[in-house]
Amino acid sequence: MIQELNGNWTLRGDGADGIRTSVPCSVYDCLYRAGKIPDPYAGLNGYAAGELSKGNYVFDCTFIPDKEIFSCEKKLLRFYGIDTIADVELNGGLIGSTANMHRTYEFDVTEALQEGENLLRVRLRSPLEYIKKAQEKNPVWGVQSTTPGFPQIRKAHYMFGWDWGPELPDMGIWRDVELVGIRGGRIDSLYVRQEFSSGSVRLVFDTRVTDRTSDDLKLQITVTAPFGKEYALEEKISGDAAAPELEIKAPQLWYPRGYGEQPLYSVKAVLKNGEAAVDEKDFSIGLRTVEICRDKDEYGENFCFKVNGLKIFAMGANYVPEDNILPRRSRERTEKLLQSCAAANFNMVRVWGGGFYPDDWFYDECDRLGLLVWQDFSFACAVYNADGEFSANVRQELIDNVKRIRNHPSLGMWCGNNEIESAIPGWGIPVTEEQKAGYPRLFERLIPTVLRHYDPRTFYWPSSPSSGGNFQEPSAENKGDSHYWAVWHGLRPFEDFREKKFRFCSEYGFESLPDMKTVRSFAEDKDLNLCSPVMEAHQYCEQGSEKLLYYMAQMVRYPYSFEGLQYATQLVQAEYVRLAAEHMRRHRGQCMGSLYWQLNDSNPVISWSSIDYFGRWKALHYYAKRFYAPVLCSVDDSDKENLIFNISNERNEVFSGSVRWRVRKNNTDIISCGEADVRVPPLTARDVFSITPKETGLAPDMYRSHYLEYSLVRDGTIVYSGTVMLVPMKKFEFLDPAITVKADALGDKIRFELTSAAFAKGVCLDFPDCDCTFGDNWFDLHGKPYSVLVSRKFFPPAFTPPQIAGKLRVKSYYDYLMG
Ligand code: BMA
Repeated sequence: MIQELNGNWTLRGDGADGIRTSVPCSVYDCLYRAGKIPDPYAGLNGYAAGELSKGNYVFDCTFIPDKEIFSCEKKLLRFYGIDTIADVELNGGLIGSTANMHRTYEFDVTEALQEGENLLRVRLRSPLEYIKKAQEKNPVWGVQSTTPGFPQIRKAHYMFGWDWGPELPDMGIWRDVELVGIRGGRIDSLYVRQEFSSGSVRLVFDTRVTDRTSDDLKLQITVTAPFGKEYALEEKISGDAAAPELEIKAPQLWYPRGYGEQPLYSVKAVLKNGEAAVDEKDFSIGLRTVEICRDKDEYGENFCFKVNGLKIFAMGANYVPEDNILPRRSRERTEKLLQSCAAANFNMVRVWGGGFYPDDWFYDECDRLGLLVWQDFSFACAVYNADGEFSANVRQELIDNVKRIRNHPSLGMWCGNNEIESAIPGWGIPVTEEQKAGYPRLFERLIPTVLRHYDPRTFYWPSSPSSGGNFQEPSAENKGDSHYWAVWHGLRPFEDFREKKFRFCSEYGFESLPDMKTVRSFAEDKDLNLCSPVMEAHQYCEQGSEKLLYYMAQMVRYPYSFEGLQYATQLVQAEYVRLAAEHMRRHRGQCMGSLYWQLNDSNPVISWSSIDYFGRWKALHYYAKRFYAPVLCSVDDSDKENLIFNISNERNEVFSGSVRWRVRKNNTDIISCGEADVRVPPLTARDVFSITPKETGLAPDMYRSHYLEYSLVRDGTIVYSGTVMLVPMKKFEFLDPAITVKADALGDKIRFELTSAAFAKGVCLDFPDCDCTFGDNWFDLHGKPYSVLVSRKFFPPAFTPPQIAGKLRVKSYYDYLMG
């Protein structure tokens, strides 16, 4: 029996006198909503807001327990998330303390609970003071751009600032609070093991029961298949565990998106005490096997996800927490974000270790969409004092989260941490012998031990990047996963990426400014300059603005307006990540994964994301939809005199069609063209043909005024198209494309038809007064008409298509950068 205690809370403390709130709640959120502090994300406000965490705060809740719960044998208070250092009191008596935001805490209140009104109090202590004291005793290293000593506390690291987020170590009750009544016993955990044999799967329901007082307990399990068929079992529980089994014949398998469907089987487990149901669990599973193939091969060692026996090329990005102020996160926002991943042809997301373990709704949506999850444990870019107390605290955190997440079909792997295995030996950081010895204790012994017990079936990888652990060449290119930062942090030229033959690149990326509407949420007119204090307060990467300018100058002309700069950074970001992703997809087999850094933002900011804080797609996200297309046609143009066409077929069927290419002048006139039939086996990348000056008629003195346009055609329909420029954009002689737009209604969509008078690069569509996601955006125009669809729901119903077209802003490289 459960009574939710999320309502009826009050905050007291420095500057907060009785602000009414409900869970999830936090100090910053309460103060902001009560009008006591300005928006911490706007202007320069972030700096002062961080100071609030030097104070202590109290959250109070009064409640009356349900009669039925009050009459139970045992009563617990359950907190799914307290952030972080707190004492919890009931009716004036201490019932427990907390020191880990990632844990679920349960406090026995059988004695302390009263009939009638109860006062529950959570006394939160300053995380900054806590860190300061711990740091004085035994300092630890943590990456720059954060509060020194952040690894001392089990609180999501990014809350102390990161190179894409502010230092706002908020405090609060960030997940549900419940009063639980127990009668007879309860289900502590249920792990569904799947054992495949030909044509069927045996499900083993490893169940543990706790707080047992009854000797008449039974477990009823019902599994409902996607097509409605029910499987049921009932088993008497004699000790504190049971492992009843069910067999499912002809199972419908769950696949990551792009490789098959995502059928989900629902599981309902009911614990009965005699005839009374005393506890239950409801969730969904998917039937699949996931392995990581690490076989040796001619290049070194594979690193490849294998689902139901299919080797898949992982395509996706790195996910960071969606907000710095936790009560602002929501199921709707997460679902929208993950749907944007699906729309851009992702099949994987990596939950990066510097945040927190996402909410259940995150994994539920990944299950539905077929997004595999690479799940880091919450450790990143830090060194820990892994003493007994710390390890015991972490151990419980691991158990709580592994138990919570392990049944999701989307869970693809567990990973120990972000970049610590490579940092300790490779970054020249201060680390004591004891701290160094703590690393394998934590990531190579404690975590595997917990997993052996709680989730032996999911693959564990000790760190990212890694080659398998034990500080053995964590950054090797020919085995394991890799992070590539020579472009961006290392100031190497973009093309360097093509020298690399990673087995799996789990991080690489480039920054850009967010959408102009997002910039406007924190900056005023006077701030619209990349190097103004307000813009720099939204650029957390050291020398980030310098790097943006440095790289921009290599690719595009100098933007004279702020909007031009904002446009240019997005175009450069998208073009670089495309270059890298296409290169890796061409090497499918040797390389088996591309996860760019980073998917999203925790605040409105200049960062590596492809979707900004408000969910607005940057150029990169529209590009990702193309470079992660199931069948990608790309051109290796490293040698301008031998342009090699490659098709990467990520479908589980043969691709047959043709590639049409045209060399055009800047005014779009065609000077040469060709078409070749292509046939590419399933799950394969292949160079299909190449063209030389003999076919193209191109000479180097034409590169500044001519370019290549190509399309992939199947059954007479263009399924992919691309452009190859033979000089950096800044050198190209663009003509005024004078783009014209027509609009008409097409079912529940508006169709825009765009035509240009000359080659238009990076055509960007925008509605200044409304937010909308286009079917396609940031594309190139080659004179012929091009159609883009937008859902009608974004516009006021009274607007006619021509009125909507009148509001559309269309800009391209020429408009912003040829002035
Ligand atoms: C990687 C990540 C993050 C960081 C990003 C950009 O190393 O793991 O720590 O935000 O680079 O610098």
